[in-house]
Amino acid sequence: MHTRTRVDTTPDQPGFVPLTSYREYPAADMVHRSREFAADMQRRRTVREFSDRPVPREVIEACLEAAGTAPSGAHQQPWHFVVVTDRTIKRAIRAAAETAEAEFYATAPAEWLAALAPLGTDANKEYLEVAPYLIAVFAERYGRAADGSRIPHYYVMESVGIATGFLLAALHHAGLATLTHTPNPMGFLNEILERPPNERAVMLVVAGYPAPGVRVPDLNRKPLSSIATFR
Ligand code: IYR
Repeated sequence: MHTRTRVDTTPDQPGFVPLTSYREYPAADMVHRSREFAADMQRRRTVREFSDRPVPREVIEACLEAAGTAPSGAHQQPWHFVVVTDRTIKRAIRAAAETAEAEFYATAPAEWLAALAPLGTDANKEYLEVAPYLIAVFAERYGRAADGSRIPHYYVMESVGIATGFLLAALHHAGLATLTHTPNPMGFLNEILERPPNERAVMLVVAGYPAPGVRVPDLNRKPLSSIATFR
């Protein structure tokens, strides 16, 4: 059944405005656009070696603006992104991440290490100093009112996850390679990046050009038939 709601002539609910940004496309265009987008996303690959070639800051700014359009619980936008280009800060992040990772690789369950083996990861995180941008993603677990009291935030991890997904898609769309790095534990990011205790570091997104000649694991993605069910 197709339903079409009559354009409403009742008085506007306060705080609501007409949806003017929405664009409808003819069905054939939708098919084309969705296929093109999927094909472009299929070209996205995580890389673990980056070039140090500079990337215009404006690209990163635009990608962060795209990330900031993510839907969020109660529209609280509970995210903060710290963009690191400073060499000294990168070096400090690398040192702390490698310390954490050395411990991880020395003590992680064999099963976990076996699952990672095809990716060729290890405790050496040279890319944290080489790539032009490290973007630390922080989740605002709660907010602060003007009087200092806590404002509860809702669906924080879901919201930040969506925003980070938008960021990765935007960076890829712009022509940059990315790597999602989750040092474990990553509390050191609060200290190095001087973020307040209501924020939890959830991820480091490394962005830049891939190193020339970089190789990536020969992975397959699950086909549609195994990731989706239509009923
Ligand atoms: N955080 C470690 C280990 C690691 C874990 C998973 I799960 C990965 O998909 C990749 C790496 C590291 O960054 O090396």
